[in-house]
Amino acid sequence: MNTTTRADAGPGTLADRFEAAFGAAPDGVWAAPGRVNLIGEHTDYNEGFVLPFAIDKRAATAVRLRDDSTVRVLSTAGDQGLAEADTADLSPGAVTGWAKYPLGVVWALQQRGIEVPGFDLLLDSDVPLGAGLSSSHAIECAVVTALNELTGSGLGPEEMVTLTQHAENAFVGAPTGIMDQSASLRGASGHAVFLDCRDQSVELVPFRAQEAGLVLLVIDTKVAHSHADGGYASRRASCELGAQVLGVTALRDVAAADLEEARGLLDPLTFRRVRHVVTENDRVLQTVATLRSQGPAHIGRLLDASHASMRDDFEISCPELDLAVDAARRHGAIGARMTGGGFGGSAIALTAGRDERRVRGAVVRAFAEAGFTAPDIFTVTPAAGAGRLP
Ligand code: GAF
Repeated sequence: MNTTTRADAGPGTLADRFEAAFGAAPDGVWAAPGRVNLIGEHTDYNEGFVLPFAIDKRAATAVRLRDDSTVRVLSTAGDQGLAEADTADLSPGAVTGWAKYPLGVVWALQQRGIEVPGFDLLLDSDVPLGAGLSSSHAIECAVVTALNELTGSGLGPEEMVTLTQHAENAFVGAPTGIMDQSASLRGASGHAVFLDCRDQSVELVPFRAQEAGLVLLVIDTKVAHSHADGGYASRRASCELGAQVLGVTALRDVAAADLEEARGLLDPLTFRRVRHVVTENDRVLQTVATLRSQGPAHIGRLLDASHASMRDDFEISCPELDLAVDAARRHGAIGARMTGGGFGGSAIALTAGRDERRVRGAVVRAFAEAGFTAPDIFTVTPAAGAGRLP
């Protein structure tokens, strides 16, 4: 892969900026959202349950197919420069920078026997980077949606989920599950995506916090994380070890009632990892049932319990996430937890609208008093999944 000179993306619509950068109008613009996860963390690769939703922040890609096999990608963000590659030369580990996300999708399509011509691509994303809101999956999902349409491949959403997971695991090198892509590709406005990661079946569960007088705050701690670092992989390995010792296909198959028996079979660390996954699966099911029967104002204790489990049993929180959760809860949030893979990123805090200012202020003050970088705090609502923009 070569990185050539910088290209100036310029002002205007994304299609205008594409034309300014590449000299011709794009074939279209496709966008895919980031996500927050309401509950169900590190359960996806254990064939369990998750409840994320697509957020109203997204990666948009303007794309134009070329007559040759050259791929050129450019971002409106920062000074990343124009990255260029040949579709015939793609191999895992060979691409660095954000270009590995679109090129990983090309590689995964090729692995599936789908021929992908060269193309020019301009990315414009407002999903914060490294904030645990799935900015990289949003790029991959926008690109797979664009290329699926432009190549006439006819892949369905479940196939696109599996394909982008393969790109992420084998090309990018992050051993992640299917939650983020599922939320981005299968999300729906006003709904959370209740996903059974064993068979990819989805039920859309209404989550309209505003109608219940609530807001869902995202507190971006500004502690950057990466799933390609060792922490995520080591948690995954512990889960696989636990399943192996307990003689089950995946931890999904361990019931909460079996945990005491499991304690006797596992070393203490593996037991705690297993206990997180088993209890978290239960909490997802309880959250879905509670949302349906009583509404969002009643899921607070489940969010709190999820955070405690990740902090104490799975050990994927960090001081900034714990402080965000504690300060939000102490000053009026109904429930709060870290969201996403952990080791940094964001927390969510479900809060009555009338308490929003107080909670925001308390978190900002707590961070300042602790000497932490100021967090970024904003609200999110469930948005539509990936698609072509008009
Ligand atoms: C990251 C991964 F990409 C997901 O697959 C999931 O495992 C999550 O961490 C933890 O729940 O977002």
